[in-house]
Amino acid sequence: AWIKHTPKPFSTPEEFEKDAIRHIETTLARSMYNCDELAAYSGTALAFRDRLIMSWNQTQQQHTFADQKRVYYLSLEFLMGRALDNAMLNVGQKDVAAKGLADLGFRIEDIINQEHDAALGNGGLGRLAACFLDSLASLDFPAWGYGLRYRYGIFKQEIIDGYQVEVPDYWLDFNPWEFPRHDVAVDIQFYGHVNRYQNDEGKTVSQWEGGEIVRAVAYDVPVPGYGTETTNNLRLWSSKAASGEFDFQKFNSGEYESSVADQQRAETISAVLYPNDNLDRGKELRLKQQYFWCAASLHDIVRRFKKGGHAWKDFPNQVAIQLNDTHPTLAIPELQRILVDVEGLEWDEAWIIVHKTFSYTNHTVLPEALEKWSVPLMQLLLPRHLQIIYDINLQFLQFVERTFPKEREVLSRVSIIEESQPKMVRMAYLAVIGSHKVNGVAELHSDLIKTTIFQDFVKIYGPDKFTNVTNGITPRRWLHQANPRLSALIASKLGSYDFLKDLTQLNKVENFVQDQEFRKEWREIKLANKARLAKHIKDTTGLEVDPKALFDIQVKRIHEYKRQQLNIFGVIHRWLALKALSPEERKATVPRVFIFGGKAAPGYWMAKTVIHLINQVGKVINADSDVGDLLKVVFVEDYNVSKAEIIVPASDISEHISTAGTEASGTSNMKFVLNGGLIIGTCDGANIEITREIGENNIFLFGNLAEDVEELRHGHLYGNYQLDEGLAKVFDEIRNGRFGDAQAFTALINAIVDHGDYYLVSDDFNSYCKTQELIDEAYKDQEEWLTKSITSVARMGFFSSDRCIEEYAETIWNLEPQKPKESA
Ligand code: DL6
Repeated sequence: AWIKHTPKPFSTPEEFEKDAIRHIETTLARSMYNCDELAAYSGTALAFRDRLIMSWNQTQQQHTFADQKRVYYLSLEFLMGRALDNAMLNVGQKDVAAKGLADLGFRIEDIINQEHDAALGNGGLGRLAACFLDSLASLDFPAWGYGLRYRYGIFKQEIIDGYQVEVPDYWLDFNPWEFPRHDVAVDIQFYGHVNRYQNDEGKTVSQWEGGEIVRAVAYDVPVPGYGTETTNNLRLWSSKAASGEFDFQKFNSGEYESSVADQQRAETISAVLYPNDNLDRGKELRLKQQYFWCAASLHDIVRRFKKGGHAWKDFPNQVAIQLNDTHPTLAIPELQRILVDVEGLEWDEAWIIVHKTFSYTNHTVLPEALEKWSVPLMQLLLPRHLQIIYDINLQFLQFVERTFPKEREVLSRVSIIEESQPKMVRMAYLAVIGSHKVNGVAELHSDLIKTTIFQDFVKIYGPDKFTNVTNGITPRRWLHQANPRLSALIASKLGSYDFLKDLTQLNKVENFVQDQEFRKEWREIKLANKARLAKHIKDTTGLEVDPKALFDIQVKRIHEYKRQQLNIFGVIHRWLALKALSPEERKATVPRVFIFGGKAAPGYWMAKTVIHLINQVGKVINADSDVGDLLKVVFVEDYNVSKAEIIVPASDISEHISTAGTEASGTSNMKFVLNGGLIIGTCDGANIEITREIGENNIFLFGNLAEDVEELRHGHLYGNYQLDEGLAKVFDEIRNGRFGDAQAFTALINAIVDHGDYYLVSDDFNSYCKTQELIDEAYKDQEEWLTKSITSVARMGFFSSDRCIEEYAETIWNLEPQKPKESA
C-alpha cells in the first residue's frame, strides 16, 4: 500500500523562516550574519523544495500503485523559466513567504530575481511544453515530460553597438530544482553494424553490435500542479562517458588531453541546446542528441511498463507518447527495434503497438523547418534504425500501391526516403506513418497541413487521422504570476481564484465592464505594469519612456516570417510623417513607445540585420528633439521567460504580424490579450480564433489572407512588381544613410525589392500603416479602449492550456486523470 505523507504547508511565516534559516545555515553552511539575497533565495527555494518533494513522492507512489495509463511528453525543449515563484503560488504560500522574507529583511521580488531562468528552449514550442506540464499536473493527469538536460540553455543576448552578441548561458551553478538520479542510467549505443542470423528456432533476427556507448543519467525536476497535491515529473537526460572514468594508462604515459577525450566527447551530447527556431540544420550532433534522448526515454518507459507485468498488447493501454514536433521521431523505429529485436515480437504485432502508442504534433509548415536526415549519416550512426525505417517504408508503400494502383507518382511523393543526392529521411512522414493521430496547433494551421505538406497522407489515411488542438497558455504563470494585481482584481469580483482552474469563468468579468470602481482599478493596474516596464527599460538601457504613452510591443524570436522588419519600417514611416507635421499638429498625436525584444539564431544573418536596424533607428529617433516623447524605440536585451512576465502585462498593443499562413499558432498573442492588451495582427495562426472569441471590434486585423499568398508570390516573380510608395520612401531614408551605414541594410531591402518579397512586406505595408492609424484614433478614446480591454480578457477562457490538455487527453491519448488520494 502507498503511504501518505501530507506535504505540510507552512502554517505561519515564522515556520517558513525557521526552515529557510535551517537550510541557509546547514545545507549551505552560511551564517545569517552575512546572508545575501542569493543565500536567501537558496534557503527559500530549498524550504519550498522540501514541500514539493513530499507531494512528488506521494504522486509517484500513487501512480505506480494505480498502474493506470500515463502520457509521456517527449520534447527537445522545455522553456520553464523560473521555478520558485511558480512553486510558491502553486502551493498557495507566496504570502507566507513574502512576510517571512520581510521579517528577515528581504523583499520577495528581489529574492525571486536571484533565480536563473531554466531556458532549455528557443521559443513557442518549448514554452508550450512548459505550459502543458503545468496543466497536466494541475489537472491531475499521470504524465511525465522527457527532455535533455542541456548544460547551456539558449544563449544570452547582449546588444553591443546595436548588434546582437551571443554569450553562453551556463545555468547550472546552483539549481535546487533538479535531482540527479545516478541510479537511473541507461547505456546508449551509436555506430556499429547489424548482424543478421538465424536463431535456434530458425527465425532470422537482427542484432545491432559494436560501436560506442554513451551513458544517459536521469535528472528529475518536480512539476507542481496548482491547487492540487499532484506533482509530476520532468526527467531530463545528461550524457556521460559509459565507463565514467578517464583513460589512466594514457594519462600515465603523458597523453593528458586524449586521456579525457572519451569523457568529453560523451558529455558534448547534452552540452548545448541548438539555437535555431523554425530551422533545421541537419548537424550530426543534433541527430545524436535526438537518438540519445529518445532511446533513454523509451528504455525508461518500457522498464516501467514491464514492472506492471502486462502483456505487450496492453502497451498502448498503459502508455501514450506524444511527439512534440518531429524531433523525437526516432522513438518510433526505436520502439519497433525494442519490440522486435530485444523482446522477440513479430514485426506486424510490434507495429500495431507502435502505431497505437504514438501521436505527433506538427508545429510548422515552413519548408526550412521540416526535418530531414541524410541516409549516409543515419547509416553510420544508427544502422539498425535505418533498416527499420526502410522496412516501415516498404510496407507503407506497398499499402499505398494496393490502395491507389493507378497513381504511381504518389509513391515517390509520400516515400519516407527522398530520392535526392544524398538520399534523405523525411522525419515528418515517418512521424505521420508511425502515429495514430497527427495534430496541428490552431485551426488554420491544422487545415493548412492537410492541404499542403500532408495532402497525400489525408488521401491515404482519410481525414480522421488529422485533427486540431489549438494551443493554450497556463493562466497560473501568464496571469496570476505575471500580473498578480489583475488576478486579484478579477478574484475580488468573481468571489474566488477558481477561474485559474477553469478559465471559462472569466466570462463573468463582462458583468463588471461598466462598474466604475472596477474600471478605475483596471486602468491603474495597467499603468502600474507599464511603469514597472518603464523602470526596467530605464535600468537596462538608460532610456526614459513615459508610461502614459501607448506601449506597442513585439517580443518573439526574430524571423523574417514574423516580420519585425515590417514593424520597424512602419516606425520609420511614422517618424517621417511626424516630422512633416507642424508643432501644433504634432500636439494632437498619440505618443508611442515601440518596444522590441527577441533573439536571432546566431547563424541567421538577415534576422541579425533586423536587430541592428531596430537599434540604429532607435538611436536616431530617440535623440530627435522634433519628436521628443511622441516616439521612442526600445530594444529589450535578452528577451526570456522572466522578462516576458514583466513585458506582457505592460502592453497597450502587441504585434502578431506574420505573413498569413506562416505562424502555426503563436501563443504570446494569447498572453497579451489575457493581460488586457489589444493586438494588431494578420489573419494567421491563433489570431483567427482569438478574433472569433473576443469579437472583431476588439482586435486590429490587417493584411492579405493566407489563401492569396501563393498567387501574390507568383505575381512578384513573374508580374510587374510594384513597391508600395510609403515603403519606397522609407527605403530612401535608409539608403541615404539616415540610420548609419546604408550598406548594412542592403540585403534587407533587396529581399523585398529584388528578390520577390517572399514575406509580402510591401503588399501588407499600406494596410499595416492604415491600421496603426486606426489604433492611434482608438487610443484617444480611453473609455472605449478600456471597455475593449476588459471585454477581451473576459472572452479569453478558451485559450487556457488546461482546455488544450483536456482535448489531447480525450481525443488523442484516451487518458483519465488521477486525483490524489486522501488517505492510505
Ligand atoms: O505550437 C507552438 C509554437 C507555435 O505557437 C508557433 O506558431 C510555431 O512557430 C512554433 N513552431 C516551432 C517549430 N519549430 N520547429 N521545429 O517552433 O510552435
